[in-house]
Amino acid sequence: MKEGLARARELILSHRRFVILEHEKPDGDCVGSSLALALALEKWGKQALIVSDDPHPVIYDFLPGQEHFTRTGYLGLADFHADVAIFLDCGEPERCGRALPFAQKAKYWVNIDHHVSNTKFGDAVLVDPSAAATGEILWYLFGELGVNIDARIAVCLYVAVLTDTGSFRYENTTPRALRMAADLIEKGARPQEISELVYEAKPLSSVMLLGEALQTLEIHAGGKIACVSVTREMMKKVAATSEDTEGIITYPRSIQGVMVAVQFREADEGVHVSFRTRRAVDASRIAETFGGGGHPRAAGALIKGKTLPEVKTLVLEEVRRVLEQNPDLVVKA
Ligand SMILES: [Mn+2]
Repeated sequence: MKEGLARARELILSHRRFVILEHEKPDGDCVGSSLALALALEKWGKQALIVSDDPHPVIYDFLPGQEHFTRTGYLGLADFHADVAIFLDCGEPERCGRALPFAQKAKYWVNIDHHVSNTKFGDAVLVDPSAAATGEILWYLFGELGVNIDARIAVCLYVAVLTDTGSFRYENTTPRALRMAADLIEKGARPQEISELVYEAKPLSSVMLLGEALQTLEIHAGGKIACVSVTREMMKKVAATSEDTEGIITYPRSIQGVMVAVQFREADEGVHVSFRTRRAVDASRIAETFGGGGHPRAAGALIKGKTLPEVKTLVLEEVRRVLEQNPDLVVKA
């Protein structure tokens, strides 16, 4: 981190035009981090543009700094220029999907992330898997670089840490994450207002979709595995967007005794599989078996060329195998 920090500082101070990259289907950490970074760069008189192929989820529309955000479709690659590309929350460059060509036009790459599976790519590497969120690394970076965190930046960073810790419930809720939250509240973030905007303003279609998905709930391996499926037909029935699938997996995971929750989602590009695990089960390892990745307790993969039932059989087989091989699981909860 120290080396990456020095290099990042040098690259940021000596250049003017920045492009910020997020992963596909950006989440609260991605959106909050990229907006906070764009606002910080703006304070330095730098030009900052966040480029993503996907839109930001509408629930984050209240965050400041959106004027720095553009989708790839609205931007010509030919006359696009940037000196430095900053990747946020991306374990590898390809995670930014179709925004990658815009990064490739920049001379230098800065990699800021907290995924264990990060490949440490780029010219400046600020990767810390012990950070609760990518936003936490930015908070640290801003402190080191002497950025004055104003209320606008504070709100963005607060959303990053709030969402990636599942409202300060997951095991990444460290003293540092809570100190960061406290600092951001002192700087103007309002917790009650923010959680209402993020968690209590759901589109009706998302609750309807949850109802559909829960009908598919299955329990396997003597109660250790719970899975749900979201089909294209369900999505159509309730006029759901892919954003509406967020959070469904927390329901199978919340069942007593469940060690691994799995969600299957049919999409044009293949079947998206999400994993949420407890204690000794490494979700990112399971996801890696299927060409995906993520965190120890939350990970995912995209499986192409197979139907949802085929993927389900394959994945449940692997999860069962992992559970059987894991002696730690006999330890009582
Ligand atoms: Mn994250």
